Amino acid sequence: MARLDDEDRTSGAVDRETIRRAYAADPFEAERRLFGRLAHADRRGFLRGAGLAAMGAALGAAMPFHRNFPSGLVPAAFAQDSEAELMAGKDGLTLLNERPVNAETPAHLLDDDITPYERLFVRNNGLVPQSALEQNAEGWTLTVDGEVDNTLSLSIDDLKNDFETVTQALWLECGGNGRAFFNPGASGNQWTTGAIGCPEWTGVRLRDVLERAGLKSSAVYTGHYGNDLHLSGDPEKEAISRGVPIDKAMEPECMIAWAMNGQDIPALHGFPLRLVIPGYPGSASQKYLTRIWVRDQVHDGAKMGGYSYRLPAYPVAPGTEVPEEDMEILTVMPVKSLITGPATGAEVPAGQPAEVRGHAWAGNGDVRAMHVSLDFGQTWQEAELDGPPNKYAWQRWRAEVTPPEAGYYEVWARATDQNGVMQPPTTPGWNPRGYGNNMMHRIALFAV
Ligand SMILES: Nc1nc2c(c(=O)[nH]1)N[C@H]1C(S)=C(S)[C@@H](COP(=O)(O)O)O[C@H]1N2
Ligand SMILES: [Mo]
Repeated sequence: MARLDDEDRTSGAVDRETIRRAYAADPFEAERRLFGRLAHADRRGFLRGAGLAAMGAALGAAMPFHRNFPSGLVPAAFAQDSEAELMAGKDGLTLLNERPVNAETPAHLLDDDITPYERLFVRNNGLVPQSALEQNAEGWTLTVDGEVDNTLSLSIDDLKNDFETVTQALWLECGGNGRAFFNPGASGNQWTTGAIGCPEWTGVRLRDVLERAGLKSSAVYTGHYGNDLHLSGDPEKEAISRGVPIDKAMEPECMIAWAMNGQDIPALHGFPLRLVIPGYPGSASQKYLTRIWVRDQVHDGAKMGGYSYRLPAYPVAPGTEVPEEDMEILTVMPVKSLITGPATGAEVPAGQPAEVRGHAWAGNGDVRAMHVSLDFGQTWQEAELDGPPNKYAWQRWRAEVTPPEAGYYEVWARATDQNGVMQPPTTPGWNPRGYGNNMMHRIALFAV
């Protein structure tokens, strides 16, 4: 992919497309190139010489007030295009935020058993790294250090050659999926139902790698790092760095993956390497993975503390101000399901059976039963529920419902996990940041 380097600047080869891509990849690096080497460091650089000429050429117009153009600003003319470019290839997703890129999938587009790239939600806390945009994994190493007998430094080839390769369908759900339905609302991406997907991942077991490193008895938690850039552009800051208890990390389904649906992991989803920690909030599944730091205490990386991915330790009334020390880390995701067909608002013939279908999943790995209601929860009928192809893959369910006469109906769907825990009809325990909403999904159905 095009890169903006000094040679381009002086040869006049920089065009709008090159600058646009450079900004899409890394606005701060692009700006440094345009404004000169020191601009980013002292924040006082302004466009001049080759940088000014390049910007003018790219914009197709001179910049009369170029001396006032602040260093560090993405030219608005480029910003929108670059986000559009990142999302090219996604099909029908709803964009919630452009910088960082966050987008969710309407329920009826999630019908596939294996979620294709086109329909997998995107959740970025920082900026997609240049290496991912260029699909350049040269020299990539994964470091495993901390409470281990041997610090490991593994190339992707090492992972491919020295460990058993596994392929599994594993669902990934953002901890904030369903946040939009909490009242009072919570800040953050207003996910409705679509921050969930179940691609097929190929890689190695995290456990095998941790065993190779040799866990010391002091190892209690993992800490994950990726090479994506913090939104501020400060290379010292992590966009996000979460971890999981060692017992979770040692589950055989937890993976270090280099492929999704048989292809290199796409730029938006963590190229070239990511963790997949199924059953836990998506934030545990670090993308652009460079380091696993085995800790002798609960990891304290970016977005581990405060109110991030934490729930009150006790039920609170909606809107309560909960003291920080009463917040606990969100771990196992609750049982949940989705109606993926028909789409909400569909018309079906009155008096005839209509097929409804979808997926169900549970953070503890097993959905035991699935029920649907056509009369606003008065009566429930059991749906057919398939077992998962492997643990932590979502499970297909289907049912036939028969609207007795013409009119407006709703299909409500409710999953039950292996402990008998069911999805609630309305939002479960309110919490300050709106995590873990597993309320039943419902769709509108018109019988005609
Ligand atoms: N490096 C890195 N890893 C990350 C994130 C991120 O911003 N940076 N976001 C996390 C969150 S909050 C979620 S929900 C999932 C989303 O994965 P996806 O974008 O591939 O769907 O990635 C997780 N891993
Ligand atoms: Mo997330």
